[in-house]
Amino acid sequence: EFVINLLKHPTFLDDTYTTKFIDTTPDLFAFRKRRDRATKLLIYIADITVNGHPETAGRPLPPAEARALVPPKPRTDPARGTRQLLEENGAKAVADWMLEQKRLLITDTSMRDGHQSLLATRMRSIDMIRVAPSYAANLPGLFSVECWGGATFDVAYRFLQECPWQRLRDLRARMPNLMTQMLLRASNGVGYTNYPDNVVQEFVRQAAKTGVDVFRVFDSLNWVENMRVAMDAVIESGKICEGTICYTGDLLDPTRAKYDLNYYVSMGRALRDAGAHVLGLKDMAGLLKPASASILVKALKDEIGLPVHFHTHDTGGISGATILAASAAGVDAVDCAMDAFSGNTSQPCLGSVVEALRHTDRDTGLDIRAIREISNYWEAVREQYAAFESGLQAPASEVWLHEMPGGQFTNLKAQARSLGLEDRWHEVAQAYAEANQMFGDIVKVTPSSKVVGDMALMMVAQGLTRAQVEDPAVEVAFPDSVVDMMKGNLGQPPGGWPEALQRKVLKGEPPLTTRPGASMPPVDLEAVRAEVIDKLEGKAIDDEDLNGYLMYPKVFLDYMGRHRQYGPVRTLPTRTFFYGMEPGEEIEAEIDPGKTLEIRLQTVGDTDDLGEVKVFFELNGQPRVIRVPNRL
Ligand code: BTN
Ligand code: 3PY
Ligand code: ZN
Repeated sequence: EFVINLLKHPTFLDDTYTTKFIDTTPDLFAFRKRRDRATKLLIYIADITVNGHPETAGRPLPPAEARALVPPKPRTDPARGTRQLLEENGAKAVADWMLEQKRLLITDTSMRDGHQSLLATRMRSIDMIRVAPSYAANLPGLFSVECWGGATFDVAYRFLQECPWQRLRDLRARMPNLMTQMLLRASNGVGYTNYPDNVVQEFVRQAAKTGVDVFRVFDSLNWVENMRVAMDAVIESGKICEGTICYTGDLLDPTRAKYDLNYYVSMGRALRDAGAHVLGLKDMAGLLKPASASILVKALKDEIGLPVHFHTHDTGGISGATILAASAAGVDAVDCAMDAFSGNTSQPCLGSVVEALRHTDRDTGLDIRAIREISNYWEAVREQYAAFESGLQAPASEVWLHEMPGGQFTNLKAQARSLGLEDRWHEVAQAYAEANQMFGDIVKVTPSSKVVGDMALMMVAQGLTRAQVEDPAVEVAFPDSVVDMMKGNLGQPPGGWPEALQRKVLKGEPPLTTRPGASMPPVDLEAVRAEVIDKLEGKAIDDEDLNGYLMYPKVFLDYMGRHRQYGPVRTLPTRTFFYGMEPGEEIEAEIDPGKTLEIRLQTVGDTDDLGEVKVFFELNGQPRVIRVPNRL
């Protein structure tokens, strides 16, 4: 085993090996801890089988009879798609091409916003990667596949124990003709707070390199000033910069004049002038109504000159009508989720939009049979994630009261549940609306939406009214996120923060009014890399890992620690990952291309005097016994 450790050691492979190497590299001698990947996986399976997975305990189970997760057969070799256009002619050419299309272009969001909004972002890479070749071969006419960014980045590391970069690389390779798309929170990267400029730049550079083609860049307060660093980095990378307006309020309501037509058109112009190739219109809560969509889309099309890409959510149940209104008003592209991942807090139903426009001048040209087949696959996938379903049964017009983003709705509900406030949900919704007004009626989207949510939960939990929160005489311990936002650390909303509330929250401390990134010193990337290598006891890390650490230091290190212990759990079937195995069950795990483990669980023994359980496996036909503690 010593020899094997040595031969595989990165320093040895690098050819920088000297005799000193053996003296200075203690990990060569950590024999007992060095297990092969198959053993690590068996330990994981044994542990989950005996103790359960912390995330699925007490939650609804998938159906006992698992449906086969067979993706539709790729019908032909992938035809040329938007990806070739981008690679051969560049981002501007893609934008020009969009303007020339009569058909309505469609982005499929199932692999990002679809499961972020319906299943708390818990979809695992293996379920996406399996169907990716079917997308490439059977739906080459899609505009793009949104499959990265937003909350998927940290959830992958934090809860799914997998590397988000590897997901991107694998999807990229399997959809060579389709543009991949990500959601980027501008200076907040894929995190919840502003990062130094060079961290944002480095992240964009790496995402472009690993495989993102379209970057939808938005700011959680619609502050264009705070979007430039990210937008410039995207433009620099040669990829498509979709500079994005977040929609809030009600265009037709004269009492909410802050977000009127002029506001959106001005922002659209500013994004165009900042270099956007495409103008994104992001209705993260699903507030845009059909009549307003007709007016807004027409104005943006007439005044800006860029292709417009519209994104909405079906929380209120009428987003299909809004899509059709936007289509009639000339919108160039829209986001939909594949049928089985659509509706409610997710995007409108892709197949239904395709059907609705068939034989009209905006016919999408997409193959409805291919859509149905892929949706049938997604339906079977969704069953595996029963533990993460929200239980939302019906559309809710209440969305126009609280204005919560679709991606936050189920999350906040879960937070409310954990605080014992679930049966007071409608009070939370009301408090959310009041917190929004208190902050000056702001755009609510990650991370500003989280701040409003934190405030709302606190108001309900402590029985505080808006008047009390605003009253200088009433002592209030504001949530940290509120203090941070009032300090100016997320940036500035249109018209600035309400001064009286800001004074109360900051207790006299002066707020920042400039761009947070402008006063953050650049991070010394190589110094950070050295620090991470040190924390990982000498393990080399690549640029993707470094970018993971820069976004989420603790989450990344925890992931690496578990990876060392449990190995490539991303290769396990989803049911196994969340529930372990049944006696007699057999699974496969492809741990390298072409290298597949056959794992059979024979029996689970009793708990011994030491509180340990023996789990009997066959690994590629050979008996293996794993002992794990019984922690139940
Ligand atoms: C997570 O931390 O949420 C998922 C990673 C897996 C944690 C492992 S699963 C086996 C063992 N049992 C636990 O409760 N935690 C670890
Ligand atoms: C995210 O930032 O994750 C979102 O989905 C915002 O809508
Ligand atoms: Zn969304």
